[in-house]
Amino acid sequence: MLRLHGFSSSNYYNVPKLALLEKGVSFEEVVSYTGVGPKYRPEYLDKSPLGKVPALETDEGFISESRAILEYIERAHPEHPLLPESAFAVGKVQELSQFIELYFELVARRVIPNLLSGTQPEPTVLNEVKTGLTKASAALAKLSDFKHFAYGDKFTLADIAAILNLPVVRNVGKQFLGKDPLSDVPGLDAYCARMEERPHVKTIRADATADRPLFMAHLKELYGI
Ligand SMILES: N[C@@H](CCC(=O)N[C@@H](CS)C(=O)NCC(=O)O)C(=O)O
Repeated sequence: MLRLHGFSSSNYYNVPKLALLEKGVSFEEVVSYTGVGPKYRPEYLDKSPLGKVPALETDEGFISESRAILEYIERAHPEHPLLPESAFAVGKVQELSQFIELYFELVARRVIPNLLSGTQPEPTVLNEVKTGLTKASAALAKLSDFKHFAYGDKFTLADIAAILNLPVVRNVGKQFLGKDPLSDVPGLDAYCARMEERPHVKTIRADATADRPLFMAHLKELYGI
């Protein structure tokens, strides 16, 4: 049985979790929060070398990095594929997924510590975040019209990337930029509303809500925030 290590309020943890749920692959969840080091679960570094969440435990060993975990899941469990058939379409799904991670998630992530601790980001950082997110939001429409799914006519890894990472951008926008930078992307609001109706997405959201106070208590204990 696969064992997924991490916590349900982590967007990165939820990437393989949603993939496993959508594909109907059985797995167990093993709660492990961030901040691994001398004071907290040093042994987790053997599962994920930088102590990052998620890590997937397989019969053959551990895999860290959500992208690598998705690759493993897709190859080990080809049923209910989350990638299209044609090589070109696979490339487009991966292009969109990577675009969302690099130019939205990793940019917005710079001010997540401020979101969590209720502090104001440094003005220079905030300015860079604003510039990056505004540029990426304008470019997103070139990769998807969000009419049905993020790419093509089936649910894919690009939908998983969009559903799990774009809400972080919206939160950062509303909290620190005075505007959700994604609000002007054609079709995106209706697409997101449709995706939230998917049963497994509802599970992901409910689990994240339930985990949030536990994660915050963990942060308080470890860092005093
Ligand atoms: N590139 C990694 C990023 C994972 C990541 O940053 N996870 C966060 C939780 S959402 C984490 O573990 N942060 C703790 C840290 O960076 O030390 C992946 O795709 O799995």
